[in-house]
Amino acid sequence: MTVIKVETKPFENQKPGTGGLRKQTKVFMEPNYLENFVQASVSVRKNNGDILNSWVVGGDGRYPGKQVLGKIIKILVANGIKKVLVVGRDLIAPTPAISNIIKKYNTDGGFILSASHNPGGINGDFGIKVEMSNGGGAPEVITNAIYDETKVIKEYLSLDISDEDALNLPEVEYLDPIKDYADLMESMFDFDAIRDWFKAGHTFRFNAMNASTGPSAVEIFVNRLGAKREWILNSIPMDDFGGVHPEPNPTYAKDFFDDMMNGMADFGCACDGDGDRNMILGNKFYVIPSDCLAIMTKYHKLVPYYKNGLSGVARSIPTSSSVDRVAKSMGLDVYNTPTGWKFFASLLDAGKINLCGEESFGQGGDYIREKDGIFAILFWLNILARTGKTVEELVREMWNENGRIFYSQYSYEGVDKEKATKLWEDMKVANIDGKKYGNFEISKKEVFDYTDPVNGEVSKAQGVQILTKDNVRIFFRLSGTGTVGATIRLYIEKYENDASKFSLPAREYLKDIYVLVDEILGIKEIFGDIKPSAIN
Ligand code: G16
Repeated sequence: MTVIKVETKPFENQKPGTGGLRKQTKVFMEPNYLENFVQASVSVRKNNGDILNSWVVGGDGRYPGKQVLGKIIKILVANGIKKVLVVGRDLIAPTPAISNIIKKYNTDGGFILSASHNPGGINGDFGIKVEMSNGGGAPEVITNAIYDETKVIKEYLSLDISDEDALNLPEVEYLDPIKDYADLMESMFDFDAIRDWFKAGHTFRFNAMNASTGPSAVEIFVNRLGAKREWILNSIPMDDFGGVHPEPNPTYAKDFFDDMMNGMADFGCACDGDGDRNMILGNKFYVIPSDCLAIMTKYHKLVPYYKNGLSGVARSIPTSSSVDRVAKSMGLDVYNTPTGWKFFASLLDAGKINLCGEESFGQGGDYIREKDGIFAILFWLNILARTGKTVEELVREMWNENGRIFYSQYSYEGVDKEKATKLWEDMKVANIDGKKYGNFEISKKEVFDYTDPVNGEVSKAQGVQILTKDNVRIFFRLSGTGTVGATIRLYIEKYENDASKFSLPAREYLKDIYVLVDEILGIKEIFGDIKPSAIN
């Protein structure tokens, strides 16, 4: 076996987004597209002075992960990596389980082959997340350097053996994709209480959306906790997710959402393609992710892992400020970071926070460096079991104590990229302070720049925030995970303390404000009569 140098040419479009490099599967299948990015990632880590001895490769089972594994192994071994740990022979494991393995086995980093919640298959999307030795996504300094490297790359290293033979190299070890993770979850939560909750006759549904969490869900909820097997829906992973858009929200998991709104079970939940996102539903009751984080914070001491309390919590800036109210009432520090789980890593590493979450259907904690759908679901089961309350009771109690933050996220997916970029550039410089729109007066418009409180790294222009005189907060940014055109994300929140309004649907409560935001941004003017493709 000899190390060979393979000549290649740079691709111009390999800039990693919010969670790694994501493109249409067909783009990833262009000759050398994947190889260039893999080599660039390894080169940057080496140039950074990191000694790379061991590397983890995992994935959410989407096509063509299994088919490209041999190519990746050859590049890793040719670059001197002595141990390649592959999570699952079929390369099917949730992102949090892979993150756990990177950290638990003290490896030097890893690749997660996933495009997360994006559709899969030959006509869907594929992606690679570059993970650091802490089991979290690479920070911007590294992803920017990888991007620079992809623009000049001329060759990559490989081996003169077939992709198939690479799968059996002595450097390669295959790990169980479920056991370590299930053991970790069992060590953190009150499994006895949850078992009793199921035994008492409470009903449950978990929707794996034909993606990576099915096998772990069966092991944890059925084998270890006593839930019924038939409560785990769509639990057989498929490499194209059976054509489903595996994004657990009311838009893309609509049938499941409707079933829960019709009272299918006491507690319902779903995870996305790679298992780091989740949706939480009660019996005829939807909990928005921002309120989820607030509830988890409020009841954290019921979870054995957190029984000694939290040092602080964090949310991404577009997430509603619901958690801020709860945390402040408990004397906890709250940090607001840009969108992207990687921004939580330094706060978690420094012990400043132990729990964090985002509006994009994700929560997680300090035990790994990725968000974690099953963790959030177990957290809720733990709270339900220990309080004896329903999902709806828990949320309404919190609103009654703190007021309700009405919140909605509006997405315009796949719009014209040039126009969206112009809108973004215009909004960054727009001077609208003091301007009136209908009954609303803008008090302040600002571009959100972030300075990491631990390492001082500055990330500029992470979104535009608009505040009005009567406490409306609007946030606007372009998505970093889409693969076609551009996706505009708009987030609106308003605090309400009149309890007689708490039962209104958020969309209805915010509808007048939404019309004005549309006007402030000039969306109709620019794009014509378009409507959001997803409102969550
Ligand atoms: C990724 C990041 C999340 C982030 C989300 C935002 O999620 O890991 O931290 O909140 O993207 O997506 P967008 O840029 O489209 O608003 P995931 O689950 O796709 O890896």
